Amino acid sequence: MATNADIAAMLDELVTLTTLEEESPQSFKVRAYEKAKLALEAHGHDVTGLSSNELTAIAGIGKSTASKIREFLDTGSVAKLDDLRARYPAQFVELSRIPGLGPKSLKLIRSELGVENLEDLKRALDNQQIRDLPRMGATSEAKIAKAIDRLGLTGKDRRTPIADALPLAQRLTADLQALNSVTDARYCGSLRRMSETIGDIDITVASTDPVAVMDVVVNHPEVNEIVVNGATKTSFLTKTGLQVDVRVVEPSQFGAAILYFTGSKAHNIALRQRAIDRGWLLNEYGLMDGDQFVAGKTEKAIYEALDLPFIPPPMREATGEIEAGASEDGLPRLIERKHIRGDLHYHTDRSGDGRSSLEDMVAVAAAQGYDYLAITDHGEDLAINGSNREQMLEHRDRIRKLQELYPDMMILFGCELNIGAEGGLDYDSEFRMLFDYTVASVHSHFDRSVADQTRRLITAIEDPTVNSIGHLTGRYIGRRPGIELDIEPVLDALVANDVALEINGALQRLDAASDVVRRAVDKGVKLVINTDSHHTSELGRMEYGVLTAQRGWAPKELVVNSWTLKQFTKWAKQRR
Ligand code: DGT
Ligand code: CA
Ligand code: CA
Ligand code: ZN
Repeated sequence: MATNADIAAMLDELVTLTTLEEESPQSFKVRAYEKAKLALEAHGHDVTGLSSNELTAIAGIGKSTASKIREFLDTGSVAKLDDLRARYPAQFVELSRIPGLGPKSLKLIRSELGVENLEDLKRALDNQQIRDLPRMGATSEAKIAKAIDRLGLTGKDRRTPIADALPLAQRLTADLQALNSVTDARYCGSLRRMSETIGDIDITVASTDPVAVMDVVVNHPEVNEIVVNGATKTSFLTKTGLQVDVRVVEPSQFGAAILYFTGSKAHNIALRQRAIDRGWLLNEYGLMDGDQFVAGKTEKAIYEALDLPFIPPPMREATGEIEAGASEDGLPRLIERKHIRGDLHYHTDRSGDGRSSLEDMVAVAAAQGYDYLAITDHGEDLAINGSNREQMLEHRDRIRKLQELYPDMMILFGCELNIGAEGGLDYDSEFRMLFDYTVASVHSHFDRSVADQTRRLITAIEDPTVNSIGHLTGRYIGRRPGIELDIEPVLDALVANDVALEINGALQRLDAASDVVRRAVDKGVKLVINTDSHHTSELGRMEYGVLTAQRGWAPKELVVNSWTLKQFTKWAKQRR
């Protein structure tokens, strides 16, 4: 059965392919599909039972899009989409992710140079053929080559951004979990470890009826091509070419299986060595002492038998976690979702790109049980999305009034400041002091030198009206490389100025990245984990931010939004 999420995925594909077809992301049709997708999200309720007319009644969904949604629900496909797919194969579509290669250039490169895939494009770059095309040159060639490199688009080893893989894995595990014979279904592998990009999805299922599980998998709507069709293992490819491995195990072996398939491989090898040191054997079926079963039902039991604490999946990269776990001090006291007391990067429809009202956004935050919340709509420098002084002051009044309804949650009047090309910020210093709290972030000028970007960030960090730095590099994983920084001096400036580094939980961002977080933790940089929500449906990002923090070994005490209201406000005020 198709769901709202399937419809959203279908609309996403229409956006991508129609952008290529119409040679512009601004075309009327592209905008209509985008709008419909947002409308569906805002609507929230299951729409799969609605007629074409009822769909059109939802604001933002036009007639033609409604009929495509209906066609998709009724037949499982959309003729228009099939037609577009035939003309734009996945390998070609992939090229549209490369910054600097717009749909117009792509069409030209295809028609003039016969470029159909990444291999062709690399050849054309090597032969310096791109520079002779209209509106191109040697500089564009160099930019494209660099972008390919930084996006990690390398043919067969192509990796999928976590934002594309995780929702799919969640849908699949939920569908399997719903089966009667299934006691547990979990996605494992790099996805469970919160890697930014995923080679393939590994799902492990505990069930006494493998036949029933495999039957659901091979008939799943996500399947495009079956690669392996075994009694306890099925591998298939999705429409986008992503491989999914599903394995069924006995419930008594589930812990051993998810431990093995979560990896990393290097972590597994180190664990197996610990087992061997004790005269035992560890594999995906269990921890064995000869014929004797020592542990295997849960991961925790296996770690315990090996004299280790439970190691959270994001830490399992064999970068010292086993040594730390075995040491006297044990693992650091990592931040967990339940420690989080507030969200400090949070938009309303006061921002041009915000899609829920202040009242609705505050209500869903309060429902999380938060003790505090910073409303941080965009400052005036973000032309379309920002607010001028007058609008901001009105917004403040509205926030103060709303506060009266929420005695248990402090609502801060905040702002997301835009870090300009030279590190300058919105408004003036006096006006910025009116905010209770700010997050400053980069939204443009991605192409400057490392030295320039480093100086730019440090200038912003040194400004006394800045409390935190949002999405440090501005990257979209696999789609847009962020700014390049000399990270050490930036981290030093954060410490020196007592400014917090954000871990942005949006799956497209996960910024600062976990490797940067780990270096920040070593230096004692304060951290803040935020959702950067623009809609009431986005608060679940907190979990992904926390997992990214764990991957960076972030201890609770460094995360300012795990602190009590008193501790947090003391810190925030001190800076201002
Ligand atoms: P990926 O898919 O490239 O993003 O990365 P993973 O970590 O998901 O790797 P994958 O899918 O090849 O294998 C899933 C897990 O299975 C891996 O993390 C550890 C385990 N595994 C796979 N091959 C081996 C192996 O040769 N030895 C050991 N000890 N474990 C393995
Ligand atoms: Ca994998
Ligand atoms: Ca795999
Ligand atoms: Zn934001």
